[in-house]
Amino acid sequence: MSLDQEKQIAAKEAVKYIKSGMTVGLGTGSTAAHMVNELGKLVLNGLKIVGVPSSETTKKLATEKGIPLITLENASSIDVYIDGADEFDSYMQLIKGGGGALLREKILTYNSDLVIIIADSQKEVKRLGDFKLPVETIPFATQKIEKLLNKMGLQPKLRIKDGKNFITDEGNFILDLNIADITNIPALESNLKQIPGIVETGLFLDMADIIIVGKGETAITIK
Ligand code: ABF
Repeated sequence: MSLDQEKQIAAKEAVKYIKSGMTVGLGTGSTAAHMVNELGKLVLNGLKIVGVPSSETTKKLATEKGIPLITLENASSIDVYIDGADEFDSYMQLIKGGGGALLREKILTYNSDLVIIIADSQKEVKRLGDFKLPVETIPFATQKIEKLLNKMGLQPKLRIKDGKNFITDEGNFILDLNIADITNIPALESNLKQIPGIVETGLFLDMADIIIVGKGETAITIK
């Protein structure tokens, strides 16, 4: 099975949690994009979608499948949030933000009643850190933060896209950190969040209720 087929298998399993009338939060990335097709196949009424506004995935769902896209402000609650991840470990801790949308994804995750992460088998790791940790910083403070994170041995790299600084939905920068040598991840999250100018990190700790992994031809559900 290809990784893309594993993503689709995971998405098919995730869709079983969606019921008529639900408000469904959708993240970004190629795995979440499979939800567009799977949700579109549902013969459920009253579904509403809350997405990461810049995400093509959610816009496509609204236009192609006629499922209304509502804003977070207009959602009285989000019943289920479904999104991908860059890495997850055996404690269900995640690294997200490879696509640069970690801030809005973390906001949707935090405001959802049930959080389902869907992934292919390559996303499962023994220890977080093969994937560089994205951290969102305000431009005003980024250079000073970079210097501080270098002193902390985190080897920050300013994310560049098409030869220019990558700019997030909120107009911020992303620094990608090497956390391979970090043993205490919760302490790292706490230390980073105390640095003025760091808006959010891609560490999603104790936020996933269910992880569904496509492995070969089956979907493994981790709770
Ligand atoms: C979003 O999509 C991001 O949080 C994460 O970085 C990325 C994963 O992309 P893919 O599903 O394409 O591997 O979930």
